[in-house]
Amino acid sequence: MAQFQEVEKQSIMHPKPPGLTLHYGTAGLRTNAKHLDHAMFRMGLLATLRSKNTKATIGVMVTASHNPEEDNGLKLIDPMGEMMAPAWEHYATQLANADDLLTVLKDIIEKEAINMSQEANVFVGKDTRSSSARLSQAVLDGVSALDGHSKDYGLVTTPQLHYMVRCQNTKGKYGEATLDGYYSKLCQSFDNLPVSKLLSVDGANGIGALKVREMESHLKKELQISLFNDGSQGKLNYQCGADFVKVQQKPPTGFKMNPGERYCSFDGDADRIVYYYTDSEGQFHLLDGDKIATLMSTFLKELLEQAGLNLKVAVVQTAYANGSSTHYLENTMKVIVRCAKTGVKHLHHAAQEFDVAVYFESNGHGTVLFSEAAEEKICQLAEDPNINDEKKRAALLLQNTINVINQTVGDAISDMLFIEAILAIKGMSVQQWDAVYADLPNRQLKVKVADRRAIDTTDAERRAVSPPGMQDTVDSLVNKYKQARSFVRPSGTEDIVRVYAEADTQSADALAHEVSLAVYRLAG
Ligand code: NG1
Ligand code: ZN
Repeated sequence: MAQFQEVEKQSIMHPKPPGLTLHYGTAGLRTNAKHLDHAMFRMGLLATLRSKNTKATIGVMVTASHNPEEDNGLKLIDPMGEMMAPAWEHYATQLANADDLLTVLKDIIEKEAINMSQEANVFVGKDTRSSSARLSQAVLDGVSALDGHSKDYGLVTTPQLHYMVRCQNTKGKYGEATLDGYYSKLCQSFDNLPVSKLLSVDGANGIGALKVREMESHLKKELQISLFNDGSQGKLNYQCGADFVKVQQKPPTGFKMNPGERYCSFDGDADRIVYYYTDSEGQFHLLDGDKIATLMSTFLKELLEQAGLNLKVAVVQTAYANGSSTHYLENTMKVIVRCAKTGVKHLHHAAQEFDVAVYFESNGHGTVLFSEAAEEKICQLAEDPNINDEKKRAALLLQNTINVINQTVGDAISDMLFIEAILAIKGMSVQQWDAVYADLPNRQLKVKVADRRAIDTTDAERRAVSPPGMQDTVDSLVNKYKQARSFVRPSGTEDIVRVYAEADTQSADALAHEVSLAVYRLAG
């Protein structure tokens, strides 16, 4: 077939380095940009097959998110704007590593019974890394080698590309598949909500900074954003950005913090956000994904009650959620709490079961999902002329909230607008938000072992089933501390085992250390 000849011809221009093995993991493909050209070309092929298979537009985002500037990677986006179905991740790994590309390609076509004469459409976007232009061209080459149509959106945030894909496949029902459409959807609804002023944003020297600037011109209302780490000087993600702030538990470099003021940091592709401030004693306070989920779910639950709508609000977290947040949500807010495995695709999937579900990883990646039925009920109520003023106000706020939120994936820009609106509507300062509950002191450590897969887990990664004796040891160590919890799991993105511990005091550090030693002894 002519298509396969073309693939063969083009693939010579994108040779696979010998001996290199890549893995399509929790966050797609990711490694040093030097090694990725062949994988990008091949993922262009795979996206084209996926498009033929689903008869819909597929997205390919070239980014390595919060990784260093030297790295790059790719995330594949399925028709409704969600991450690619796990069943296809296996094909991605196989194709990226194939020595005989055509055989693997034909194998996938056969297994999935793909009609090769079906039209294919692929949307491509990229972040600001210096390698992204060349690598996204390799993706476009892969799409054209299989006769697919592509649209290159150029520089966009990851969530913007997710949005484009969903708009395209829902024929405009979700919005218009352009950057103007994205800003209009978010900003028009945001303009209908009250807003507090002056927020400082750390753009991680990446795409989020460019896009915040672009968004500002679409806002009628003035949200005074003071943007730092905007990419004009500093290096991407270097000592700045959401991951740096969360992991180091300290402010980014590149500016001076004024006590009491509100700050937030995006990550390198603007799908994560964390907030923070320093108090009058100079103490740093982090408001991470757990605090954000609490703020959003409380706000939505209150509005639904005011609107008289009987819709259940759930929060989906991972095992890394601070125990205080889970306790507060379950016992004080009385919302349903679910724990999913690490990785946004797991949280997104679990959230789809509820009327209204807020999902967040502690690191600041998350969003809110509304079921179709819930959206319909809210919109009907907002248009009902026979309801009292309190209900009307609540229904209208909910309706505007739905449009400010990017439901396809965690989106730093959209989350930021929603959080700013909540704080303004509730007349809440960042300190009051922080005081809703106090985080339990906690510590995360990494342990290097020969084979991290020696550790296997169950119960949403909260308990180890192997190696033998691992869980019993963790349990007996945890019992020595008050309000303590600890678990171990192999990372899906690094060759290490992660250890998490929390306790009533910073003795959580000692617990994490003891558990790390046990991991080393039993699995090392
Ligand atoms: P791993 O390496 O599997 O722990 C990390 C993050 C995840 C997720 C992915 C993808 C933690 C503890 N883990 O996964 O939450 O964001 O990277 O970026 O933060
Ligand atoms: Zn990211």
